[in-house]
Amino acid sequence: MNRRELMQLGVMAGGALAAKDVLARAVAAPSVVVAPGGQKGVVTPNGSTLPLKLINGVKVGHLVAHEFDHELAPGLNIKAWGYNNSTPGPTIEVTQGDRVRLYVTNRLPEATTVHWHGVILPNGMDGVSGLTQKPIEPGETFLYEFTFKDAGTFMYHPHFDEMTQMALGMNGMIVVHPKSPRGPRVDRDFVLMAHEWLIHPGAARPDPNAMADFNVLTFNSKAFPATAPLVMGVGERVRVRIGNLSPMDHHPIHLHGLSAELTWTDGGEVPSSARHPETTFLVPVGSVRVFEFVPREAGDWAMHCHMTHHVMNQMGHGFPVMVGADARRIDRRVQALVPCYMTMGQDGMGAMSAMNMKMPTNSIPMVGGKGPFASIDMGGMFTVLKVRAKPDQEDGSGWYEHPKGTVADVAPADRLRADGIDPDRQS
Ligand SMILES: [Cu+2]
Repeated sequence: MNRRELMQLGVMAGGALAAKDVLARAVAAPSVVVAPGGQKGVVTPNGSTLPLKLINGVKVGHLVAHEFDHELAPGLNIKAWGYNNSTPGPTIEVTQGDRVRLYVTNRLPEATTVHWHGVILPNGMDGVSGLTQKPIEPGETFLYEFTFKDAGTFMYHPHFDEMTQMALGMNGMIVVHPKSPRGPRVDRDFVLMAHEWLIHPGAARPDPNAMADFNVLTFNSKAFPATAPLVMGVGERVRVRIGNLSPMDHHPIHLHGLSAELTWTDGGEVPSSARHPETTFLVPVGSVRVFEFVPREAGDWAMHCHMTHHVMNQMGHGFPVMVGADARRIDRRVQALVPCYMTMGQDGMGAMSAMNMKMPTNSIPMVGGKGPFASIDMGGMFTVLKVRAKPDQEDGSGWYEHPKGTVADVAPADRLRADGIDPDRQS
């Protein structure tokens, strides 16, 4: 057994993020109308919107590509590459028909470009290094100028050394509000970028060579419990726009307590005749999926990738199968070397987040955020939709208060008897 395996066995899974007992707060400021037809501004949880200056009818913005320190979750800090100090970069929000001048300054150690993914624009503005433009060398500032002819949800990312630059966090979302919106107006509009990283325990630099062994999964470059919850009201119409610039994986994003409809992709609006109800939306790599719903039931509802390894944080990967194993002999032998050693996982991996175990520096446990009933056994690409009767009075930091008698709990003996259920007998 090498040192890495030892660490995986004994230390890896436990340790709910200690100082991290508070879920990240919702950043949602009350959004204001920004586009025709009463369309409200989008909210990028854990992120921001790019400031644009209006100069002679053109919206002018500036993206700076550079390296900076980024916290994926408390205890896990990386050297990220991104835009304007953030990964994903700030959301670019405009209205259909807007002309933009977007300056891109390169402060990376290598060349870059920006590709406006899904936007139909003059070919020379498409940002493909070598094919449609020269690479932006370190220190240079390029100008992209074009008109957003189509409404929709798009993305931006480099098209130079994509493997490295995207793996290190260079991505962002673009929202183009329609000039003449169809369909019901939405009350809340959220933007999320799905991403995945390989960060070796203790390392600060994401590994761009990963092909399959990603170990940190994020929404807007935050792993649960650092993902800010999405606060919304019962009966409100809510839109969620999810982009996926993960290097390799598609993400089936599942909604609890809701039925939703796909309304847009990065290719355009889905005709109403083609819409149908879903609870899980597959967001393939290099795609955007936009869905809308009206929550009926108040509560704290999970929204997460349904791939089980995508709701698991860094230290849960590369772990040997221990379920059902008798580890007493291993423990006695290893304890001669490591006195506090204890093998884990023989009874499954649940509740590991509740144990406070020592972790290697700059790493996060497999799962875990504090919940109102117990530690939440999920991590990674997981967030909470806080559906409230009075959403504007909530900052998202509190838990739903369940009406009496509406929480699953231990079955009372008299009820078991009355219903003829004997727990000791298989029926
Ligand atoms: Cu996933």
